[in-house]
Amino acid sequence: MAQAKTLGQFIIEKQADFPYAKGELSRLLRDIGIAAKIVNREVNKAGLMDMQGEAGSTNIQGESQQKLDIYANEQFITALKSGGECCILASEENEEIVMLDTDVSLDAKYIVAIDPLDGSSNIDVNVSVGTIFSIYRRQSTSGRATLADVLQMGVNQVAAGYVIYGTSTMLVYTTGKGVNGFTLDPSIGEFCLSHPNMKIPKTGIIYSINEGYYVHFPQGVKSYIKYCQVEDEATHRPYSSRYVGSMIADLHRSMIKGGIFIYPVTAATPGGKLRLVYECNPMSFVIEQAGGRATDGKNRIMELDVNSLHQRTPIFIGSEQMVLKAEEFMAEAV
Ligand code: AHM
Ligand code: MG
Repeated sequence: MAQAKTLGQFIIEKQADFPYAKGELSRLLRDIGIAAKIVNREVNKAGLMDMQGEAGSTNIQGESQQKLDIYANEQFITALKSGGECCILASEENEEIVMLDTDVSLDAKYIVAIDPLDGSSNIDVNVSVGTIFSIYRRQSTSGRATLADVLQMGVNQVAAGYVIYGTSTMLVYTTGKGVNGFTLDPSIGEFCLSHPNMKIPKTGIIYSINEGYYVHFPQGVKSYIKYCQVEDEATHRPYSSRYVGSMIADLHRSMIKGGIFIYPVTAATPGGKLRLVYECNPMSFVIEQAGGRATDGKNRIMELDVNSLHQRTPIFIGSEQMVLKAEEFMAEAV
């Protein structure tokens, strides 16, 4: 059997899609792939290396940082710094933007927003975690890039993707021309094209939401959950419920099998829990590019105004028809 195309080969081939590109975005994607392999190595042996558990610090959201959160963040900072294509990194783990101001990167065109290890509370129990990334072109044309260059609407993303450290490790990304998935072949240490041109099914039979918070959900969400649970042969209901508690795992399943993932506003998180810049916008770009839909229950996620780095939003994302149905319930409940 012929060896599948590697991520590096694929990126070089796809550079032809951007005739004016000088290869910087390609190099940036390659650097992210390299950092992901290093993080994968550590995630895989976390139990052996005293890398599980809390680090004893908290991030800007007041959440306790895991040792691997910090390690993964450092790996991405190092890879992007030495690559020289990225001028600013915005990370879930850093309160402020990180200026990657080596001499080369003073002129670097790209901004990267990242959640280095999403779902990290799952590490200690050996459940899938992931990395989410989003790439923007810098808007300012002189001086050093600033926070304003980071606070761009999701529609401005030039690339986005995720890495899932699961039963196998996969990197899935888009540059706005469809979605491609690569599986890490540990025997050669390369991500190889395994899921070309990924499409999310238009509908599905799985809903994914933390139902433990049911009493704190808005009425529209409660009604949608009840709809999912009602028996109806034509629409294959009742649907199954699946919630890993790791957004990437829940969304990757939706990509493959179809489904909806919802993290709504709750009494405890009145603005939603998940962060717009480095969680919701990149996942929305990938899901939309695969033919799915992502809204806050009403408005398209990628068109939301971005006012601050760690801004949160409710999110309804996944198979188009399921998200549209949930939106109907949200509209009725107003
Ligand atoms: P994290 O970035 O601190 O890991 O939090 C994000 C995670 C998502 O992956 C997941 O969907 C969600 O938090 C789960 O939250 P909850 O435990 O409230 O259901
Ligand atoms: Mg996260």
